[in-house]
Amino acid sequence: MAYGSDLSFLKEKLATAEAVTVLTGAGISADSGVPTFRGTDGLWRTYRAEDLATPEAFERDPRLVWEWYNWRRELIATKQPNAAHAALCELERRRQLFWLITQNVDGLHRAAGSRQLSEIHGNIWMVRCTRCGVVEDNHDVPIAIPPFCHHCNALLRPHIVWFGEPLCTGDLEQCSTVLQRCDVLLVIGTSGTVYPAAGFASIATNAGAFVAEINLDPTPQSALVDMSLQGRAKDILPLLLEPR
Ligand code: BV8
Ligand code: ZN
Repeated sequence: MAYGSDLSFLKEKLATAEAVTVLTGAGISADSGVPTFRGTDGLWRTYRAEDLATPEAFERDPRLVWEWYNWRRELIATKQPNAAHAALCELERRRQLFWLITQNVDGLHRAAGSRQLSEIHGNIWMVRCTRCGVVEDNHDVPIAIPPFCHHCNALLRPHIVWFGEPLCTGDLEQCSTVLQRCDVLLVIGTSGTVYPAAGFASIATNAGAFVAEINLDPTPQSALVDMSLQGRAKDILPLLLEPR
């Protein structure tokens, strides 16, 4: 599938950029078989976000929320990073000033080898104690439902940012730094509906960056960005790395 002059223009921009920042959403993992949130097979379609990804829901019914996360953990455990995740690792290797901001909690960027990375909505493979706050890796599949802290015996929760919860300040500061400094921002596989991430493209634009969106469909941000490449992330990203 040819993307015409846009692709070569973006390759040129990337090749000459000193600092590159990338923002990804569920669409980059769709090619690994991880359902997105709002697509036709969307996760939220089967479940209402309000019922599950909120502190109130966990307060009301921790077992139900853990059933949902356990179902997602079991699904994601069978998935591998795809060519889009690998392409971003290569982009990271190629330059000093690179940073990846992901909204995804599936851990696939980390599994692919990305290290200059902020998982701003948390990570489904980490749990946090509701009392002593200890955060630990947990890859049990299935996980005990509900799991309890082996330090203080209190209930464990997913180490994930739910709706209505603030993002971690360290992550927000890092996002602000890398959005203000970048020459190019790539916005990949996100519907641009969840804040504060949905506001990141305009921060970069206002700081003078060239912003390119890569998405299967047009999104509310398409009108605001400098370039919109329509297609699958796993097809487009490797093309951006090819020699000019
Ligand atoms: C906060 C963890 C404040 C859960 C998630 C009204 C107006 C504005 C804001 C609000 C409002 N009401 C409430 C808010 C705030 C709220 C919000 O933005 N709500 C939205 C829905 C309106 N935000 C929050 O609550 C945030 N916190 O604001 O705190 C605060 C401050 C101080 C003190 C207290 C509070 C917290 C937000 C984090 C929520 N947690 N995830 C979990 O995952 O279990 S968000 C959830 O949505 C996921 O993380 C997901 O990543 C994220 C965004 O979705 P996308 O990644 O974009 O995925 P989606 O399916 O939508 O789109 C996929 C895209 O990929 C599509 O465009 C599709 O075309 C494309 N695609 C598909 N296949 C491909 C592809 N593209 C390329 N290639 C392909 N192959
Ligand atoms: Zn504890």
